[in-house]
Amino acid sequence: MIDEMTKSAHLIELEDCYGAHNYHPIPVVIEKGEGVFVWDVEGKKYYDFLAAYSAVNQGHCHPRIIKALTLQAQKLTLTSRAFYNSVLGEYEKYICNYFGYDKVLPMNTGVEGGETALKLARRWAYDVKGVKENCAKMVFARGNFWGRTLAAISASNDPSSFSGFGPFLPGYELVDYNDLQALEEAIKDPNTAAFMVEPIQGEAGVVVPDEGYLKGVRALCSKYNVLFIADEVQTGLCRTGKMLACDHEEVKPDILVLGKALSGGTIPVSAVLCSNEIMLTIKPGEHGSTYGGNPLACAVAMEALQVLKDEKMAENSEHLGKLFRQEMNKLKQESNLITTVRGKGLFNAIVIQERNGKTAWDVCVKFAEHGLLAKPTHGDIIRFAPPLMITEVQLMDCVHIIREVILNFN
Ligand code: IF1
Repeated sequence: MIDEMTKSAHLIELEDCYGAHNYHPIPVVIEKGEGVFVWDVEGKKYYDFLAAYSAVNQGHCHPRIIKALTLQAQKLTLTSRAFYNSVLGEYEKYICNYFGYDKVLPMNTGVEGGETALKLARRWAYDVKGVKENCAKMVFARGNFWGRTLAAISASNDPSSFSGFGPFLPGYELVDYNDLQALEEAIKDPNTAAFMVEPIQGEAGVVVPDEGYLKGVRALCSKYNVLFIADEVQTGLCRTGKMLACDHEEVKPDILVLGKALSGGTIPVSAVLCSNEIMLTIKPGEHGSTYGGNPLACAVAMEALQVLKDEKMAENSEHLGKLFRQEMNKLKQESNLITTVRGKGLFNAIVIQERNGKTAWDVCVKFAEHGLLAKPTHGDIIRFAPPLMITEVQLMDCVHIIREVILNFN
């Protein structure tokens, strides 16, 4: 049976038969990754232009990160937080100094980071700001995406995220993204604990706010004693051309949420950083997780962060991102298939005009046939987010593939 099918088809059939149908992947079965490249089970090579939604900023299987993972994995992987371990303190000092915060609360997935930030904000509202118990309000921007838990989808205005999963968490209010007037209206309410926002909205399709928006958020949150929570799970760690997307406007959030590339795409590692005043509102036994702060995650995260700096990935992202958008805007002039080009650093997207019933999905299938992997979001948007160690030659190779597909698409 298998030799009648390609290996890919067989493996796709296995997932279809035994796996939940909670995804609709591009039909490529990846077996190996190295740097900007991945190979499918038939040995076909691709540029990975998604980088696991910015979890592989350092490139697939970065040798220094894999070495850190392997060395620690042969020594000690998990103790739980019932005991201390020999790596966590070093990691906590390292990451707090790296980003300039008093303390870090280590978790695993990005959404756990978001949940942790919300619990800290509510607790701070009650214990420090003086909001009446169970009256704290959390404000989010329409178009937000910060994960799949019930707390996260309670903040969503995208039916594909929340419909059929109610009832939802109370105490939430949504405002339009990039609208400082609406934000001020919402957070002047003295019960407001925090405003959690992505500096650039990822799932919404790489939506970049106006210059000055983040500075405005910072000023308004300070004015009304509301915590500014930056969800940098996708935009952080050099993706947008700076270490943090907030650095483009030189604003410092009260709570910083990191994930994805914090482990260089090896194991789930997330982190929430903030001041002593906020962090110490949570007392022993009031929050945590089995794997949060495990020695393996700590060893990997320190190396993943150091690699970003040593290999100047923010600078590369900034420089090549400008080149990429120049090339996409040139292509936009040559083809009416592309209606919009937007992004910052190597975090970019194009919006595709449907043609003869064909959508961004069909374009991405063609990209795959030409050796480049990308995935659409919201039907007509294609996100381009390669690993940040991509070279100019490799980037231009990808531009040529994108041009080839777009100019010959019908
Ligand atoms: C999926 C999307 C991206 C995130 C931001 C927190 C999280 C995410 C800004 C939660 C996660 C992932 C989730 C993953 C695909 C991917 C995604 F398409 F779903 F929306 F990147 F845009 N904050 N995003 O983007 O982190 O718990 O997943 O570690 O659910 O399919 P997580």
